[in-house]
Amino acid sequence: MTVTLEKSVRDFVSAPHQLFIDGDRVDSVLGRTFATPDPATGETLAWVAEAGTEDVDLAVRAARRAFTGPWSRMTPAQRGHVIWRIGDLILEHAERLAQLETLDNGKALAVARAADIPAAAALFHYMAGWATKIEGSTIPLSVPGAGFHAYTLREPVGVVGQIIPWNFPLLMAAWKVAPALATGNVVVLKPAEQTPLSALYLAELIAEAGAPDGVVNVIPGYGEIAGAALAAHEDVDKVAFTGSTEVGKMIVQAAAGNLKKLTLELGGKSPNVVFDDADLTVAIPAAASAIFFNHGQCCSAGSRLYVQESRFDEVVDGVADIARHIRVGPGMEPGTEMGPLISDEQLRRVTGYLESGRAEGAETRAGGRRCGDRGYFLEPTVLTGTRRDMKVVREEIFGPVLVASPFSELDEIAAEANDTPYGLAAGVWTRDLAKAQALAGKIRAGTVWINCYNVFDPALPFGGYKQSGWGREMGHAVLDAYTEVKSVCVQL
Ligand code: TXE
Repeated sequence: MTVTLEKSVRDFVSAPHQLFIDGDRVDSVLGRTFATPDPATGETLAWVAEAGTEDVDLAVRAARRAFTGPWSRMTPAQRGHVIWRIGDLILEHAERLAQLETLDNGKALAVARAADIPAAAALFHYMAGWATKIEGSTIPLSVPGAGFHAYTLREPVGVVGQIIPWNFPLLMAAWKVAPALATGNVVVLKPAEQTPLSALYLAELIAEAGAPDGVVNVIPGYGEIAGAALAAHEDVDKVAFTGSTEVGKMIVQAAAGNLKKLTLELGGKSPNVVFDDADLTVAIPAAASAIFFNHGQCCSAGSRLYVQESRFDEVVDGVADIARHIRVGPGMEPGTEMGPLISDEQLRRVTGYLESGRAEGAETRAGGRRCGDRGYFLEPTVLTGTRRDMKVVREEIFGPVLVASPFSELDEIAAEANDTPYGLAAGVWTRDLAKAQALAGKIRAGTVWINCYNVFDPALPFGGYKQSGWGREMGHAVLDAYTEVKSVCVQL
């Protein structure tokens, strides 16, 4: 039995999906469309207009007009009000958005309801407050002679291109759009080709909330076409990207043309370290959830589990047992805990890693196989007997696949945890907070969770060291990424 779709969701899904440019729904200039599949069946869910370079150009022009026009004429309080209202509208439309997200992305409806949608609303509500608090400072000068009055202003960067992935489609849109608007910027948002629907729905809510035409434009399309055009566009002032490290590097090159500002939130291979004195009743389910939440399709997934030797078997057996009992099924089915992977391509990528792990000698302690032959379902998997040089240990798998290894000492595990090109997140489990702090200090990652994992809050900055990215999202740290500092110096 599946959840009955709301009629408005059915109507929305079956309607033609156009681009959203300058406050209008429009076809793409070349009239192209692409299919977004339902990952639970592999069948086409909806057809969506596909943005090409001409459409990117139209969207950027609309955004520029809004930037120099109505958006900049609104007061910070008025802009804050619009942003707050977007958060309210997301909550008013929460059930529809959750169903849409589940259909398009595959995640369990309970997860979309409890996590994605409320977190997206919370981000808009948090950022709404910042709109009236983008302040500069007064600066005392030491220049001899006449007196000076010097101060700084924080001004919006301008037209921001935002390119987002498919793992949390609405939430990633919120992470990008909300801070951009709070700081007075305008947006051209390219959702992932796998999951364009909730961003298009959000565009309607943003208009309803009172954002002038052109302030947020949403242009679904392929990365190598629309995404690349946005990243290279001469009139885009900044690009904010979340996705693979590989594409992140391409964006850096594309952005070099006009040296646009960049923030990048990229891949991860995050270590989750359990010491022998940890409370295992909490650490074991948390270690399972750290990797299996959202099917492992989380940049912050705790995909490398390290357990101190004396408790290794106990922890791994516990996590493997949880893995075997996770209910995998269509996201719309009540009771489903884990839905399908996003796409056939992702399923092949992840099963390819499983084959490589087996070929290199890893032992499968749970899962390891595709479920059925319809849709993109995979069993939650736990691998042991791995070595540091194996692909499954070194590379981001982005699926429900955990590699677990034992360790003996803190210094040893600090070095092993850092033995990765990534530096997004880490977990530490121990009753000894001094030991936890010592390891947290040694780990080169943007977030360290102690006795918890995957805790996100709009006020807590998130982002990567090393090849996990540039800049921070959320918190007031994100405001730096969306503003330019102007120094004004007045001789009195
Ligand atoms: O990512 P891509 P994919 C990682 C994860 C996953 C792998 C591949 O390891 O297995 O990436 O996933 C757009 N110019 N992450 O292929 O291609 C694309 O349209 C401009 C980690 O889906 O990076 C989409 O909107 N844009 C991750 C976005 O980039 C381009 C989330 C992400 O797609 C482009 C997703 C180009 N040349 C995947 N090529 C995370 N950090 O959370 C693609 N895009």
